[in-house]
Amino acid sequence: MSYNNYNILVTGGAGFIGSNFIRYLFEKVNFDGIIVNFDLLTYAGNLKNLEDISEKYSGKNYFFEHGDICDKKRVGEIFDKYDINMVVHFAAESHVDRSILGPEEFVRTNVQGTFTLLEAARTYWLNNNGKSDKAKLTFNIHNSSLTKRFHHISTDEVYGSLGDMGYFYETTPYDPRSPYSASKAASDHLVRAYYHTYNLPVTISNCSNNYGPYHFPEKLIPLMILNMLDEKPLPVYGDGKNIRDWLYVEDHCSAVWKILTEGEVGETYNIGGENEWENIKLVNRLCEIVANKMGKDKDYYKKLITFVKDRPGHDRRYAINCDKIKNKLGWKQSVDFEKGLEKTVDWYLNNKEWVETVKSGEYKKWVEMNYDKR
Ligand code: NAD
Ligand code: TDX
Repeated sequence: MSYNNYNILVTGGAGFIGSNFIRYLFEKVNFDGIIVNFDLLTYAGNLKNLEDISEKYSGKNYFFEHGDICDKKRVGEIFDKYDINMVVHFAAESHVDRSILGPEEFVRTNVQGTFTLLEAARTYWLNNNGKSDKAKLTFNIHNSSLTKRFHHISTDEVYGSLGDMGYFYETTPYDPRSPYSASKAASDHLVRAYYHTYNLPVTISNCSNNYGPYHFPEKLIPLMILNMLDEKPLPVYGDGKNIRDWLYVEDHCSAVWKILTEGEVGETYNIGGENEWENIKLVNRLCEIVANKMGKDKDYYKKLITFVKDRPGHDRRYAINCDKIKNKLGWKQSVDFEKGLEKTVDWYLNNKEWVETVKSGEYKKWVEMNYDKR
């Protein structure tokens, strides 16, 4: 299968999931179209995440463009320059704790940024007074028809917090409770509004907690692994009994690719691991895995576990029902949690250079040297 008529704009491609998605396309899908990675390189964006991919594909199938999704002119230039026909929109401020300390950047990036991208797609793709003529959204290159597509990446956090029972379905009413989830909910609403109002060909996915390589060590799993290696305290919020549903990042990538290529326009798909863990149980298990790898006693790192003040408004439980994407698109998870955790710990142990550049802030040098030169 050739994808050489796909010109995909990946926003936030230098972040955790975006970089895994770009790697997934080149390494697992044999993608032969064009990927434009458009990223502002905030603290969370790191070109080291794609160094190998850039060496292999840069200037042929892969292009990095530095810029802000809120910058209308710059976004327009990118659509023009690469004749973008698909958008996979990962770029966001993504960390709940940061959104509690400083919500403004979340509203700017997640709401204003999504709006700017939607407007660009509307302007470049729809030319019937901003209302689509469906026939114009499909075009033929090399005898294969390709539909334009705006895929928006969202989170299960928009649905709020669950008690002991029940699941989030695609139909669950939105009930966001942190500035992060409220800004993601607002962006989801805008995406749906552009579908209903302008017939913009959109799809949305709401995914549960990802883990895996290149995860920025402010998030639970990589923070715990790196703190263990530095013998630092392992901060567990509140009573540690909050529950998250964990999915290996490559399984999220395969789901997004399925939706992009086979999903129905206007539809929302939940993506999840069907793998619920209490935080404290997960941290204990991680302690055992790291201890085993480091040749230590099974309980060696558990003494570092420290219960700390709870996150304000801490959602108690997330649990995704992902029957829709399984039944309609034939997607399923492929990485068992135990194996995924082992792979993740191994990755952090084997990628000391990445870890050191992230911890020292060394990876930010590219931004300092190039920011004004684009
Ligand atoms: P991340 O924080 O690791 O990466 C975000 C990327 O966006 C970074 O590369 C950053 O530089 C870039 N960015 C930020 N502001 C920008 C701007 N104004 N213009 C251009 N680029 C900008 O995030 P992640 O964990 O990879 O999450 C990616 C997406 O997936 C987000 O939309 C997030 O809401 C969603 N999501 C994440 C998870 C998860 O578990 N991490 C789960 C479900 C959904
Ligand atoms: O030090 C910590 N101690 C702790 O107990 C941290 C960083 C987290 N936690 C708890 C809070 C959560 O219950 O662990 C759980 C996971 O926390 P995070 O890794 O911060 O993730 P979460 O808040 O669940 O949000 C993540 O999943 C959904 C991503 O950051 C979001 O971008 C995504 O939308």
